[in-house]
Amino acid sequence: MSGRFVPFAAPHVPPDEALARARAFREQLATRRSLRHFSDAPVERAVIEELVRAAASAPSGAHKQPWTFVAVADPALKRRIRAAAEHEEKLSYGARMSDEWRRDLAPLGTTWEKPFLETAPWLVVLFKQEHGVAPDGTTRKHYYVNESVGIAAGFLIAAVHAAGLVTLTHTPSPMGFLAELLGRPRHEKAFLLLPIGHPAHDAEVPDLARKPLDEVLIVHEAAGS
Ligand code: IYR
Repeated sequence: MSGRFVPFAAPHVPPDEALARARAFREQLATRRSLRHFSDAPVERAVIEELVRAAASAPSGAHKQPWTFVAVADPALKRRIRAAAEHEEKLSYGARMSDEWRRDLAPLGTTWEKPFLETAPWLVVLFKQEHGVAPDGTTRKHYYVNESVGIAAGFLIAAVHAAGLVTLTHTPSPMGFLAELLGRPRHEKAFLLLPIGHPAHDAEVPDLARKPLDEVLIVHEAAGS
């Protein structure tokens, strides 16, 4: 049985504008940075809702949309999340990480301390649904869950940037405490935690370079073209 089809509403971009549009978008994305220093300036709930709508427009395996976004602005809950994250991170930085891992993180200046989990006005926790649940309670298969949720996370990060806000792709490890604190069911696993807000007025970011195109792109064009 085939699904219902509707005409594709093609975007109104003349083909000869593709390069200019691609460059403009790339230049806008190039100014995005992961931030660890947030201001406590508020962000309206309506903004967060638009950002999550953008993220949830991502493609997914068999269109199962295997994600749940939990947006937290409640200071008491943010405090509990920070305490649990710092508990895990203290163990990680203290003993769980390898020497190589610690050396790799040194240029980023990260530590077990995560004040941004309380300072940022919103924490959005992205959960992956390992399977679906039908109305009668039986399970439904989900496909390519990590790929799907990873793409949704990318959309979310790009949407945050387009809104003039900042975020951090944060992975307190292990993340099991998030499902517990946020009351998520067993088939949902925390995938990423993204604080969202405005940067602190004195925010700094590490001086990092992105790999040049010739290090990340290999092209096979038709011979002779
Ligand atoms: N989850 C820890 C450690 C960490 C790991 C990687 I890989 C990073 O790119 C950054 C941090 C933390 O959030 O500090």
